[in-house]
Amino acid sequence: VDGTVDLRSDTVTRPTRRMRAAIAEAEVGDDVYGEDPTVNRLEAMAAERCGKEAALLCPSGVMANQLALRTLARPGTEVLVEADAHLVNYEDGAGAVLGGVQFRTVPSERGVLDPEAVAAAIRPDAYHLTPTSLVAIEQTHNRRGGTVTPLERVRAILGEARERGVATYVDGARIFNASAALGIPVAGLVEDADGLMFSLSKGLGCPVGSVLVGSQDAIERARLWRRRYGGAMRQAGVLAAAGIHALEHHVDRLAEDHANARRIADELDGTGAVEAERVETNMVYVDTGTLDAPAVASQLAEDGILVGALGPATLRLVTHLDVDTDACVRAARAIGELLSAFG
Ligand code: TLP
Repeated sequence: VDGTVDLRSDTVTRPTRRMRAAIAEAEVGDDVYGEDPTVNRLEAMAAERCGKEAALLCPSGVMANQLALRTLARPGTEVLVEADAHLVNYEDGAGAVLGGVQFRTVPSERGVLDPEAVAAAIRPDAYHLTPTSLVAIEQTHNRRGGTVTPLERVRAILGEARERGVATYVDGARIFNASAALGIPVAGLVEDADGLMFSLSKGLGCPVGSVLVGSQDAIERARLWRRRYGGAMRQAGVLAAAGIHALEHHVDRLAEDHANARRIADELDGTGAVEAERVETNMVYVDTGTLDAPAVASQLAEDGILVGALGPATLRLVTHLDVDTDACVRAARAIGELLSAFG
């Protein structure tokens, strides 16, 4: 907006003029009565795109994930997730507090689970054992660099769960990025999943919202829990209109964000701070070596370049529709200069 390059997350985007126009013109009604035509249209579109029966607009990704835990897992059981999953790292213990589940974490290479490790970690419904009721994967994997789990691997992981009668879920906050990177429609990526969520408010550029998608029965139960959690909204068609606009106009352009992330990685190639092959979608993780990452981030902020400091030596840069290639190159060069001057 003011020359600032904000690469902290793809959640920081502001609605475009055309999206604002779609919001302004949205037909609305009271969604708690099921009478918001725009919400109904978005939910039908989302279900169809994901190849599932039904969908539910939620105020946030965390709520959609929590509704999935409530409806696909059972209190008093285990949910198996990758060790760096958003569900276990970034949801303030909500799975335990609200869902009544405990997590069993499985470490992985690059956020991509090994099916054999998943099979070994699933616990049967046996006396005294806390059984596994849900296996969840994160697509793309945020904390491991926006990495993608290839389709064959998705099938193998979720297959291990299904064989054992365990439900399956995809935290697909950025599944459209995975779909763009793999060239596979979202429906194909989630065929073996009982449910998924995707975010409207990340790469798709909406101000608010995530959509939970699954069977009619699971979505009906999630609708009840959404109200219990305080997430039933009234004239939410203003939000849904943005979502419809995004599904129609902001999906194909995700490839540009991926190209910009790659461009940042290329600019930083000589520094050794970026594992270029790890840059698969719209995220770049930068290793600041001996430099204090939060200090580097503060220094960059003085030049109007905002990045996330995710650890003592880790920066995260996320590309999105509010940053163009020039802005990305400018940010990458500034980081490169800091690293070579002080590293
Ligand atoms: N991720 C946010 C932060 O919470 C880290 C970000 O900036 O990346 N699943 C995944 C994989 C996510 O990355 C996020 C948000 C969520 C769920 C939660 O979505 P919201 O923020 O809409 O509740």
